[in-house]
Amino acid sequence: MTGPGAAHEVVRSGFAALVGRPNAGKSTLLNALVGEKVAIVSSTPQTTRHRLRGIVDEDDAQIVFVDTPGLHRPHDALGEELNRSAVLALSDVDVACLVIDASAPVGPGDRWVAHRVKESGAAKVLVLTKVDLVKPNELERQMAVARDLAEFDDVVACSGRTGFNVEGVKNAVVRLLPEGPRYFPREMRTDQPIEVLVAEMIRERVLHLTREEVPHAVGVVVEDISREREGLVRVTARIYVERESQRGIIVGKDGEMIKRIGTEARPAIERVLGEHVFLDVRVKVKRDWRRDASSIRRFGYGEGL
Ligand SMILES: Nc1nc2c(ncn2[C@@H]2O[C@H](COP(=O)(O)OP(=O)(O)OP(=O)(O)O)[C@@H](O)[C@H]2O)c(=O)[nH]1
Ligand SMILES: [Mg+2]
Repeated sequence: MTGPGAAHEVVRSGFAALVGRPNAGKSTLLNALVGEKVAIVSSTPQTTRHRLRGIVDEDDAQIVFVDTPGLHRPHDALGEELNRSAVLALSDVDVACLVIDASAPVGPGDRWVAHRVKESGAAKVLVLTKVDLVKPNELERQMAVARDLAEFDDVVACSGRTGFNVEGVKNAVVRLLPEGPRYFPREMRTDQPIEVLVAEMIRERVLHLTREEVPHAVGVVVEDISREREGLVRVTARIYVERESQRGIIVGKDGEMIKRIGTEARPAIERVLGEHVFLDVRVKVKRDWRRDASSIRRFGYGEGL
């Protein structure tokens, strides 16, 4: 016997990719859709380095949103891997959401992404986000230009930051989904392992606290999460950089920067783990890791291991 919510209950369900240029606002929108922080966000382009799923579960539907690295002209092996991962995400989704920053001009980068979306064969939704940054007449102009990028099944304007019309994005996607099972348990919000979530929380703080080439040169790995004693969990993490000079920046004068990174990351990590956390974070140099495919994948970036 099965009751409501059983595994083979039929609802509207499927997968919807969020694709677009770096910094368009994809991960912010994903968090708003899911109602929980499952993806890190920063003003540094190429913040997202792996495909990750955020699950929206409702009584009559389940949408699995797939956040992707921003598609861009790659400068190194890491960039190529990120692009590959984002394009691959388009190959097996029901809906492709082309996410465009309403406050930035539509350019060749958006056109290139639109081509990838057209090739995918998925249903297409145009999502203009960051509408909190534009006046209504600007939005209309932007919308008119963006609409020409492809033949869209639907067009939505929203703001991931304020939450304006995020519901509209959900509704547009649900209408395009077939009937099917719930693919994930109802309470699940993301498919990322806890170690990955924690490593990302640390990397987000580094992105916020450092500048220029440093954010791009950083990779974070959580090596171990274990119980220190009742009520306290020890997280052992390593921040990798490419040069000794970058190590100096992350450690900071008298270790001030690394301490700050830990202090700022800890509340988010404690929310994820639901316990007090002792953070053991060290900085290591792995020369030119962004040029080395196996290092990139060992960090779990792109397609990962
Ligand atoms: N004002 C405003 N800012 C936003 C909105 N959405 C995102 N941002 C900001 O835009 C920047 C980029 O946001 P992300 O969500 O990281 O963008 P992304 O598309 O995931 O970027 P990548 O992972 O690099 O591809 C951050 O500084 C966000 O705070 C929005 O709706 N309104
Ligand atoms: Mg992102």
